[in-house]
Amino acid sequence: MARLDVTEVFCGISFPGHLHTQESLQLALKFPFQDTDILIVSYPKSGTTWMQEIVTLIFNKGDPHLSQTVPNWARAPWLEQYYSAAVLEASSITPRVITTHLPHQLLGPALQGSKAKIIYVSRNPKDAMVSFYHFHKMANFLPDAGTFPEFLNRFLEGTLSFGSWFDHIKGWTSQTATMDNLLHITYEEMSLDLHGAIRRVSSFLQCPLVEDEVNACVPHCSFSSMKDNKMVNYTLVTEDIMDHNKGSFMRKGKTGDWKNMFTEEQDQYFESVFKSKMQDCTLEFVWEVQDQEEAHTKEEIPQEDTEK
Ligand code: PPS
Repeated sequence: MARLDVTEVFCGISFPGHLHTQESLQLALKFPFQDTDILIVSYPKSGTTWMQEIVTLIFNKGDPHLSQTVPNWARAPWLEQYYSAAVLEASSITPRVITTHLPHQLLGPALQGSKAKIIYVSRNPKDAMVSFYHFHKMANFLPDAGTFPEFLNRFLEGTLSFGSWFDHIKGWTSQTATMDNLLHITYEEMSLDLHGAIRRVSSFLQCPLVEDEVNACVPHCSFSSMKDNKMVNYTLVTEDIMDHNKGSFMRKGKTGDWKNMFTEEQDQYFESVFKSKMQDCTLEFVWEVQDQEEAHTKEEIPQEDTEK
C-alpha cells in the first residue's frame, strides 16, 4: 500500500490515500465498538501519540516494556486506516485501545449507546496547525504544504486533510455534557502537569494507580524519552513515506511554538476567524501555560471530579 499521491475524499473530507481507502472509512463508520474499548480521539497534531503512550503505560502500571517493544500503531491502531481490522484481530492487548482522527459528525452514530471510554485530546489550534505544517514537509503521503500563509488559510477553511479543526472540536466537546464516558483533556494540561494528567486519565479509565506507579509512568512519556523511542517516533517508517532528513515527528513538543511562525497580522486574522467559528461554543479555553519559557496555551482544566 503506497498510494502516496492519492487523496480519498470521503463525506467531503480529504484523507491521505496511503492508509485510507473508501472501504476502510466506510467500515470505521460501522465499527462494532465493545463497551470495554478505549477510543483516543484527536484532530491531527494535538497529542495523539502522547495519549497512546500514556494509556499504554497506565495499563502497564508504568512498566515500559510494551511501549518500548510494540509500535504505537499496533498498540492503538487508527480505526479508519485500512490495516486496523487485521491489527485488532491479531492483538491480544486488553482492553482494546483504538485511535481515530474522525470527527464526531462521522463517528457519532457508531458510538451511539456504547459505553466505550472516549478520551478526546485537543490542543491550541495555532500550535496544532504549525505542527501539521512541519509534518506535511516530512510526510510524503500528505499533499504539498505550500507556503505558510497558504497553509494557514487552508487550516482556517477546513480544507486540509482530516477536515476542519473547528468542526472537530465542536463536534466532540459538545458531547461532554451528555456522555459520561467522554474525557476531554488538553495537550496544554499534559504539558503543565503530566503527573496530574496521568492520574486523571487513569481514574477515568478506572485503572487507578498508586503514587509509585504514576511516578513510574512519567519519565517514559516525557518528550525526551518519546523522541528516542523508535516505537513512537516513526523512525521505523521508511524514508519514502516519512523523510526524517526533512524533520522529526517528535519535533519540539512545546506549547506556544506558533509564536515563532505567526506574524501579528496572521494572528489577528486567525483570532477573528476563531471568534466567528467558535461563537456557538461555550468552552473556556485557557491556553497560556505559565511555567514554560514562553507563556503558552492551556485549556479548561476542569475543577470538577477527576473521574470525568
Ligand atoms: S499525529 O500525526 O496526529 O498522530 O500527531 P500527534 O501525535 O497528535 O501530535 C504530534 C505532536 O505532539 C508532540 N508530542 C509531544 N509533546 C510533548 N510531550 C510529549 N511526550 C509528546 N509526544 C508527542 C510532537 O512533538 C508533535 O508536536 P510538535 O509541535 O510538532 O513538536
